[in-house]
Amino acid sequence: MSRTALVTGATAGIGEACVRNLVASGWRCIATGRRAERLEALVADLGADNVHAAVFDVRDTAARDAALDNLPQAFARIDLLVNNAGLALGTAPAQEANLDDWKTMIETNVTALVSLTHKLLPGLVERKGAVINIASVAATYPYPGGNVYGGTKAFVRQFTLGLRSDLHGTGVRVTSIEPGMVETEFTLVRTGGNREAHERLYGGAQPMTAGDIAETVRWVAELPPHLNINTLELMPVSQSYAGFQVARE
Ligand code: NDP
Ligand code: 8X3
Repeated sequence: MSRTALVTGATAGIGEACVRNLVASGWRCIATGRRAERLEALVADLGADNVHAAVFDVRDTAARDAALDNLPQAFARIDLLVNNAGLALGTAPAQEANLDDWKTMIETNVTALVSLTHKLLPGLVERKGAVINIASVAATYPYPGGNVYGGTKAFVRQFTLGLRSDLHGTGVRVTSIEPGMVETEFTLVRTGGNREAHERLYGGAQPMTAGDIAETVRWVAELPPHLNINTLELMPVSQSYAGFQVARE
């Protein structure tokens, strides 16, 4: 019997790749995002039996509920929630950052993720399902300009671990996936469409692809039911850690 996944942020990057990978592996997917035309293209490409488009802004709970409360019967019983929709806005140091950007990141990466998880948890418990949250290496390693983005991802990681504790004994599996550099629209979004910044970051670096992360998500989702990956950090070989900084007089 085919299982059903809900993947947020499926109009681009990691989310879209997750839908493609999961469908190829026999899952049905509810694909969400704001850009309806991209979701429609995904449905046209993968088939309406396999993908259902749910168009909404994750911050808008009324629009979300309108899209999810009357799902076609074949998609109504969700076994896997992939909380992927998210973004970074800006790279400025905190003292120069835009407060609205900070609020947008918190509302999207934290509040909307928590709210959707809360909505779906009863069904996931009933079906012994799974939650896979896309956090980031920014959850663990701070970097200049990462301020609130890193804070939101640290929340996602710790929320994931807390869910593990609360869901003890229910059979529900919960995982925090923590990628480093993945070439997607992420940097274009972060920089307000700066193509040069995108090229500078990814150029010559052999970053991970959205497909790499999607394959990891599918692997985690399809592990035998007695196994839980708690956290999984991954980077391209070209990326590693750097040291502390020291300001001198
Ligand atoms: P993309 O910008 O390519 O995709 C982001 C997705 O999130 C889009 O589908 C977008 O859909 C959706 N999204 C953003 N805001 C909203 C919103 N308010 N309502 C609904 N959907 C929204 O970036 P990635 O694929 O790289 O990012 C996916 C996740 O991976 C994010 O959580 C990001 O933080 C995380 N991540 C990314 C890394 C990277 O290096 N790229 C590394 C580590 C983690 P739409 O705009 O159509 O609404
Ligand atoms: C995205 C990766 O390193 O740009 O989460 O924060 S990073």
